[in-house]
Amino acid sequence: MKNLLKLTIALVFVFATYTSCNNSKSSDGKSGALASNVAEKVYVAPGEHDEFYAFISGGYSGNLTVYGLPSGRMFKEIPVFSQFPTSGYGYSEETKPMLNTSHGFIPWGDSHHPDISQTNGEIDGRFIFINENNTPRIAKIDLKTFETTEIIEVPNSAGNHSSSFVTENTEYVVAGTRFSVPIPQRDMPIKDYKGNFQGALSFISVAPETGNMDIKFQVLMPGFNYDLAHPGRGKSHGWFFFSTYNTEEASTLLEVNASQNDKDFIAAINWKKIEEYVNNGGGKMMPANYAHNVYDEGTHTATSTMIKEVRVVNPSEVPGAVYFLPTPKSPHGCDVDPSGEYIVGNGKLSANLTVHSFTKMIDAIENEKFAGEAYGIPILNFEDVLAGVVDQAGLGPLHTEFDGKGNAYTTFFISSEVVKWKLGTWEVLDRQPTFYSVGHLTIPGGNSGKPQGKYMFAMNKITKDRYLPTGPELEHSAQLYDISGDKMELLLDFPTHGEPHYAAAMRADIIKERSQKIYNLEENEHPYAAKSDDDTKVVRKGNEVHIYMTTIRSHFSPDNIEGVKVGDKVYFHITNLEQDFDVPHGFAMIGQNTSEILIMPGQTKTSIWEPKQVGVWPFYCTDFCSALHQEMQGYIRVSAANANTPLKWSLGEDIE
Ligand code: RUQ
Ligand code: CUA
Repeated sequence: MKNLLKLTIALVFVFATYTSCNNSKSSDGKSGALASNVAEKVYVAPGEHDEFYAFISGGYSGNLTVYGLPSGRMFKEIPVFSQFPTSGYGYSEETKPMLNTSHGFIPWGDSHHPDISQTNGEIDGRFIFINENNTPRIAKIDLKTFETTEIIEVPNSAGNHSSSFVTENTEYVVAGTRFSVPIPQRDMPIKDYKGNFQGALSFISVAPETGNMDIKFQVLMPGFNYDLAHPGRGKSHGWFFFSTYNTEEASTLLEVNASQNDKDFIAAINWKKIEEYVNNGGGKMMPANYAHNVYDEGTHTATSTMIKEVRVVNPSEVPGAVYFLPTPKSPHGCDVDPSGEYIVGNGKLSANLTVHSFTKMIDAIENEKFAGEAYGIPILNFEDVLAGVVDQAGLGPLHTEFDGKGNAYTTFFISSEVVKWKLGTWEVLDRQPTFYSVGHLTIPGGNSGKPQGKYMFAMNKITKDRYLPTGPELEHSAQLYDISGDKMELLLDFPTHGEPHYAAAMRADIIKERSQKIYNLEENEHPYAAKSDDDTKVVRKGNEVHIYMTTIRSHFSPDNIEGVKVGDKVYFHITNLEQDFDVPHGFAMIGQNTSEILIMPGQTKTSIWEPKQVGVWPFYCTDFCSALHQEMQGYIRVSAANANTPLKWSLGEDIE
């Protein structure tokens, strides 16, 4: 306790020093003639494209937003874990199953760390994965269509935070639990946490061709908090590293009780070894219940399957697979440099950065030099695995990225800055203030063997005065730096949506070339598709009315429908017949209590309407699609529940 107090006082003191140092600079970093020079660096002329894509997590928005760099322009919000009325994701019948979980339909999520798929340690731009923290899930977004195509729930997990990070050939996307829980879940006193709760680290395999996800195994670790993770690469490929805190295993007042130990751990997991063990039948299947939701591009429809068991592995069954590396003090980020040699642990409550050496770790393991053990897992000696320390670099270190030129960049939350330092010599080379309280930072190609160290952007937790005020609620803010020279140069502020935790970024050309423009109508296998005006019809099944409808500039077919009754459940199955890039049609029906839907060229989507009142009710296209968009409308006659108005439909003629 005393030490903690001392540390806090020290932190506050140094913080004061840093802030005053920050304040001595002009708050926008540049002024006068220099400002226009900086503006040129982020200027993307009208009609030109940005050089990089940035995929920024939406945090409590549950989604993923797409930006261009260096302009900072936002291109798209991709709905992932949250319903999204803008496109109808999570509202349309086809996409509702994407949000199914073992807790039922969950319309919201908390997304944290996106990571792009890799081949041979290089980012390949095929898929991007992102974790949901609250109801543990991992999603996959196809970067051909920028649509969420798969979501898998993670059982035995709670606060899925040390996720979703991808190994060098996308063998696995890894998901670690932040909160340890009873496994299996059961009714027990909370005070019996210690020694009884466990932390599951899940290795989700990704099929090389299709990208299909499957939980291959879960490693059941001691009941610590597993905060962040990164894969080994190059020489350390086959290992995975997780930062831990609360090795005290406290269940209450963690701000004090989980800060007692001078050192927590980075857990090193040899997943290749465990994979081999599992491939030979090792581990055991345990009962579970988790959703696996897959979107089929042929039928334009998602299905949700409940999976009933999961393979778990106890580390003690696989000797030599799991080790603990002592790391000061409640580390947050756990980052591996492009060569795979250095593992950076950022102790939130430490002023120093600790860097471990993979080579030294292997030596220590081979020489069996252990400092002890925790729950049967060997603890290595701090000094034996230490590569170096970046001394007094700043306050409250969180995350580190690398530029591929031997430099590392670490964010410091408390002193609100990014610090550039050199791998190997551990000397601080530069520091730049951030506005304010930076969390993550991203360098394009960050989590890979080949970062593209031209730009870095910092994602700040506090915005305050950076933009025009918008009442008490402000969007978060990112800041773009040029890191091509010796010193970092602040270029641009841009607002981000939700709370950006991590972001993944990469060169745009690879994604751009593969980007899909339309869905081929001929390949549409949706069971309710109408592929031409001749296929349109209205079918009654009891009180369900199925309307097979088409859209093309600038009409719906049919556009007059009679014979619908109060109490019916009306399904609009709408196929967009367009085969031109960027010609969606929308659909909205008065009194509909879901959302509008936006239908892409060649796609079929379904929206439900339950009319409550007799009358003649209009529907219309919600997307300004053509000069005659305002003419794109129709009527439905709704009769009383006991009426016998015959079911009829038409386009271009009166219903007789
Ligand atoms: S966290 S600000 Cu959700 Cu990645 Cu560190
Ligand atoms: Cu179709 Cu507006």
